[in-house]
Amino acid sequence: MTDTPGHEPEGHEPEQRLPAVRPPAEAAPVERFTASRSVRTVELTPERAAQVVRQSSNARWVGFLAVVAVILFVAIYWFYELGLPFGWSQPRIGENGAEVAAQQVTAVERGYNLYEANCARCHGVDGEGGIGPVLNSQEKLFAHLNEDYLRNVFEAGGRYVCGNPDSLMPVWADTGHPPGPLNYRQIDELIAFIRAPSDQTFIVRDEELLDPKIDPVTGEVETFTGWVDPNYEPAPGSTPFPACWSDAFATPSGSPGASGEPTGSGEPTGSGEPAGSGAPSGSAAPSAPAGGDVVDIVASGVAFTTPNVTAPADTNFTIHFDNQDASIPHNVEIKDASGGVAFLGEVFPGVATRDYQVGPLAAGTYPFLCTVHPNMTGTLTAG
Ligand code: HEC
Ligand SMILES: [Cu+2]
Repeated sequence: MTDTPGHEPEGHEPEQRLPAVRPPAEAAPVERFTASRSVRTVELTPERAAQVVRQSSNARWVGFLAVVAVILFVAIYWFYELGLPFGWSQPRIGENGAEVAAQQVTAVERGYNLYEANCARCHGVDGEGGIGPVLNSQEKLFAHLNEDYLRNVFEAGGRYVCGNPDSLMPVWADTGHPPGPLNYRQIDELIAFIRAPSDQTFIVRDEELLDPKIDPVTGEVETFTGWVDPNYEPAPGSTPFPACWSDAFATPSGSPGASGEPTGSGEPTGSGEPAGSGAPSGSAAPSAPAGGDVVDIVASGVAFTTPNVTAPADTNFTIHFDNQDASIPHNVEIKDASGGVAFLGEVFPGVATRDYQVGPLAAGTYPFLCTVHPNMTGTLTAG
């Protein structure tokens, strides 16, 4: 529509189409200024002029003060959060701030839930190991499982650990290739949980509501403690934990029964510690002339499916060990009555079999287990 006076369509009239024919009656000149002349002329009395000057100077002051207030607020808040310079006050946010400690607790508690949901099925509810290696050992936590290492493992998956491209451990970080299910915040929380100190107690919380979980039996709030013992120190002169966890099992260093080399090729003594293993295992040949009876032990699903086996007493025998778990390393370690190691078999990944030559055992029952997965157990009866 047009704003020319007199051109308003009267509702019912059909709208005019261009070119519109201007009715001659409306050609009269239009007075554009309708206010009276006196209003249109700008004339300031001296008083009014002075007032305008005063007012604009007031307005400048108001603006200036507002800016000063904002600057002061920013500066004061800055020091309130970060602390005064030169250590004049404790920062509210900072290395030793209470706020940070509270956030750390929250991260650990969320990390616990993430761990139980995603990791416990392979690494055990308390990190004691299972399909995946043990995580809660102080030896490992001391330096091996540091923050950078953990970050890399979650980013690259299990292949980062020992270079095994078929590792069962998937990529966890959503920045990995291929992307995993956890975002950077969840990765941080997992690391906070794995590195949490064992002298601190945390509360198990509901994943969504963050309410403390109540144990239905005792009626008490469920809690957990971290894994890292802050007072742990490796034994003086001990070798650091190997970069690849499975190397920790690679050399059964000088244990009494460590004659489990199936080949008997003489290599067991080649490791430069002849004194360690004593006479019986000095060479594989004499200790296993014929292998004797064969005892079958099978590992499947990270468990011994033959938990009760019998062997002849007081004579050499052979353990035919069948590891049916693809790319999961197992072995057989036989304990003696005093808890010492009576025999330690070589660790190897499945699917594969090994024949372990075991020296004579006195009649009795011997617990056996997998060194990698101490929760895999069985009993060997010699008699
Ligand atoms: C499907 C089983 C599986 C799941 C689930 C799993 N892992 Fe693993 N993890 C493994 C295996 C197997 C390895 C050993 C890597 C290799 O050498 O193949 C491993 C290795 C690791 C290592 C390195 C251990 C070392 O000694 O260097 C860390 C740390 C780890 N996992 C943490 C986690 C966390 C945290 C989660 C949960 C987010 C998780 N894993 C979930 C199987 C699993
Ligand atoms: Cu095992």
